Amino acid sequence: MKSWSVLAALIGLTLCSCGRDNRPVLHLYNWSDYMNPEVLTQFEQENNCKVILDNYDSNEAMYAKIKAGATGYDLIFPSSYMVSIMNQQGMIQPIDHAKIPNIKYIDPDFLHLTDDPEMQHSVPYMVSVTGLAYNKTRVPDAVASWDMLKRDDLTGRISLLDDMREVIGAALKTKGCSLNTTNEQELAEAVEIVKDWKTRIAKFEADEYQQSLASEEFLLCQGYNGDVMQIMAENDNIGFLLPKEGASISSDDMVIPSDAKEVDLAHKFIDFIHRPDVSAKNMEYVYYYSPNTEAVKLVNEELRTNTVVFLTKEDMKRCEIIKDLGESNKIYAKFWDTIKSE
Ligand code: N2P
Repeated sequence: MKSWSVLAALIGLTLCSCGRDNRPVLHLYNWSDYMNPEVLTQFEQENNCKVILDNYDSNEAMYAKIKAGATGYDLIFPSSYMVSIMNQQGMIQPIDHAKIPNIKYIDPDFLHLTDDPEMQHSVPYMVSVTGLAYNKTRVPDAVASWDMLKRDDLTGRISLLDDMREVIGAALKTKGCSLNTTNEQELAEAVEIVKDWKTRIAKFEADEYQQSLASEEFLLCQGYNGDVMQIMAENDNIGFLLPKEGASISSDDMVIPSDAKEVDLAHKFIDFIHRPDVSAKNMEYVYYYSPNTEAVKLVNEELRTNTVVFLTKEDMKRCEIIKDLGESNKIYAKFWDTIKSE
């Protein structure tokens, strides 16, 4: 063989051996800041696979992307009301319990938060509640009320989630209404409240409010307990309040899309994430509560006694789960459009 062909053969071999990664790939689509990256690496190592994680910041954004034809995801983490919508539309597939021995650790007391208590097509991941984050030094007189959003002195330093059910839901709570109401009069009144709040906010923001709180650009933010706790863990000047009028609680659940390619690996991931040691490690990083009976015993003392993450019974009583409202979902979408466009 001539020397140039030996060289070409060698280059070819090198390209083949270095450039090809035959490991299966698990594609996850989850909320941002909702997974411990070490846990993902551990899953890759234990299962000789690769994990690719994409993020979204609201159920509606995720749903719109999938509806618009985004394919290739093996596991998605919608809130229960969105699980219900996706299930009715044939977008997700049944869960095979035989492949998830750790499903036995799911706390039955939390399954009522889901729309799928038998876990036929979803398995709970984490539980979140939505409240107000604030800067303790700059807003020392903050109180646990959605009426904080009426404070003119905070104009331009407030953010609301970019999420129709969360924002309209909070306004409904200030009127003493259910955040699942389908009464158009109640909704119209809530929309007026949101429009008034909107005059004071810097933006609707669900992804970067943590940084804006930490940098003191924002002094008051509607936010998820774990997201805020992630900042509080490093910054004593940030606090979290669960409004006295009531708040939303969500069970965010794992579902396998109908067109998933790595169905077995997706089941393995669900099983892995509910292995008590893994679940505890994940909770300690994201500061959200996972309804796993063994894992909650393993988390460190500091987290177990943290009432922002492990809500008291009293706080739980003030929370209402967001429900799928069937045809009435469209009314919320219509009102949300008017809020955003005005
Ligand atoms: C993570 C937000 C998860 C809570 N950033 C959504 N229910």
